[in-house]
Amino acid sequence: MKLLLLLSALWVSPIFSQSDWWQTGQFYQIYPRSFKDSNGDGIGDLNGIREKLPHLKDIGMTAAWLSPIYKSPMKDFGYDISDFKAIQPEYGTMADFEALLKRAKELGIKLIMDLVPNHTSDLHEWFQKSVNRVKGYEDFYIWHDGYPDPKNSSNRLPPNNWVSNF
Ligand SMILES: [Ca+2]
Repeated sequence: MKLLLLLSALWVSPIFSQSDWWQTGQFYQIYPRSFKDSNGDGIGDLNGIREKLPHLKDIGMTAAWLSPIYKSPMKDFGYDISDFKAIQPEYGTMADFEALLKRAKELGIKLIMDLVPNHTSDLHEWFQKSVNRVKGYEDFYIWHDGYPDPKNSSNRLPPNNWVSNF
């Protein structure tokens, strides 16, 4: 009985009776590389996205969610970030991003950035310092020496049997 009363109290509480914009809005995910090329190099870019924002507004979008646009060697098409504070050059410049943000605000479209905090590119400064055991960065990543390969004494095996498929 107490549980039922508690659930009833929660159901009518303001937590469940008011919705925030992100709970009811319409989101459009943009993969910048293939969305819209504005300069003819065959790669989608920030200025291309800015050009098409009015279309997103027209079709009723509340927010545009950008897949990663940060500097990257593109081994994983942008999810391998080498600098979280820089724009991948083929997508444009920081000024292009600021223009995109300004236009989105003018149109009332929220701009959602895809943040990838749980891993970096092997070219990221922190990774390079960690792999080279620079003091203070040793534990920025999880390191393991792996196991001796019983079939090849000069080889080491990965520390687990996890596989990756993409
Ligand atoms: Ca382009």
